[in-house]
Amino acid sequence: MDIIPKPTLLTPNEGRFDLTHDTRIYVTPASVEAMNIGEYLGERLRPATGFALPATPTASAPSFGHIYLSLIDTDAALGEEGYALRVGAEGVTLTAHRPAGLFRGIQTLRQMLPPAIEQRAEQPGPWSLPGVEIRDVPRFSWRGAMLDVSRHFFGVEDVKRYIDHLAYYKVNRFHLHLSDDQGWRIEIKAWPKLTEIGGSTQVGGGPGGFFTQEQYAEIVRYAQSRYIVVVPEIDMPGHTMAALASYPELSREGIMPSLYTGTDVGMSSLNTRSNFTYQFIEDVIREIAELTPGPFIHIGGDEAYKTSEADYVAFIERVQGIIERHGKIMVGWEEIAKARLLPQTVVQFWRGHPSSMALARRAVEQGARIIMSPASRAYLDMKYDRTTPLGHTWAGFVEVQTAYEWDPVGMNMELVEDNIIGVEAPLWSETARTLDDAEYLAFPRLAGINEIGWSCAAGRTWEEYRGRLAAHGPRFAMMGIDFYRSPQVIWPV
Ligand code: TNX
Repeated sequence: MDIIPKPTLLTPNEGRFDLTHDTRIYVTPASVEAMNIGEYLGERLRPATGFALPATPTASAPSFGHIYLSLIDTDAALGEEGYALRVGAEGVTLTAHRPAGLFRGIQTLRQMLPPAIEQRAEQPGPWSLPGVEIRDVPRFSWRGAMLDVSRHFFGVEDVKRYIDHLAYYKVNRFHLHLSDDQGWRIEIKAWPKLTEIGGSTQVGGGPGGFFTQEQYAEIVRYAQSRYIVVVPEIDMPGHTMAALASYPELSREGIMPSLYTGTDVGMSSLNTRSNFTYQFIEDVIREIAELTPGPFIHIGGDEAYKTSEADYVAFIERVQGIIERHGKIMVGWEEIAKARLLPQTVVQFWRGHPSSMALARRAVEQGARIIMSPASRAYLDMKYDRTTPLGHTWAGFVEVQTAYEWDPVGMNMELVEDNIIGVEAPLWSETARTLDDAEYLAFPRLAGINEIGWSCAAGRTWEEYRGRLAAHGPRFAMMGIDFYRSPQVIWPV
């Protein structure tokens, strides 16, 4: 069974279960939330099978021949996202302690069906599930993916499609990089020029775009329905040219900022010594916090080359206070560890330099936890090899094996498992103009990075993984994903 991420425990069973015209999806309890998950499973399976697969509330286990989703009488050891799955001739039983666990288990079920299940038009079948007993609990609580909608803008429909891809691999954090030098992408009512001016272009000079607050809320709800927490990022004090061009008063005196459509980094900074700047940040954080039910707000903090170290540290500490006052947890790129951090703060490791490792240690000493996104492994915008038409090379080529064969603990950093909250795969969009480009960079690497976040380190090997990954080639194809056919993997024809 070619499930990605690899389940914690999997024992093949005798027999198999066939979906038929008569199969129902029984759900207990009959809560709105549990029924929605049953309905979601039905939606995934109906187009290709042509079966009705009604989600049906029930008080007890159904008789022979159905799918049974149960949130009742399950063990707490499954936690927030774990699930247990049993498939046999008598039917399918998926149990979880919490709704998110049922949702994750459904992704496993989908991956056990033939790839054609992902077609949107009716297929001949048959729709057999192999007999199995699975018990599956994630290793890390943060399994993230980041999409940069600033360098090139991606609209709501594109973002939803990306979220659906993430859900399939059990991702639970969607980090949206909403502002950078080349574009401000989220409406802020108190500062309308941010999107009017700052949202009006992108890398290469295209039309840019932005999310209205309603659209952002729609993305958040969509992600929520997939048990994915949106982590919005407003990058500061650097990476702010679009904001500065919209409100030049945010800049330091004597600088007249203008819109930027190139791809250099590190040339902009908010005026970190002016109260006007903190009023601006206060308003932005307030509006975003109100729109964001998740606990995290990412403030970037990377590559602030135009800010002195002393100013930078004072700035990060002050912003951290603003975030805390709005009831949120601050997340920032590794540079923020230069500042005094609150213990709940989360630090995202990215460059992989010796100095990054020192910063990670400094963060941990302050009680903070680390998201591992080492660029040379986890950056989806690095080229696969020298022939890749898109992407960067500054962190090296990242072939599929390179993206898979590492562990978040033991990158030579003296960090232990508890210091690490999880992993994340960022996709910067300087070279990705369309979602198709983004998908080519993300697939198949994204699948492997999420296996690192979900599955036990023990027993994970590239040789075994690449066999499972090969079986996902036809799945990508059925989903219309134009993926990179790495020569390291023997793809079925
Ligand atoms: C560095 S990664 C950046 C981004 C770029 C990326 C390109 C990080 C925190 N900063 O601004 O888009 O490199 O790979």
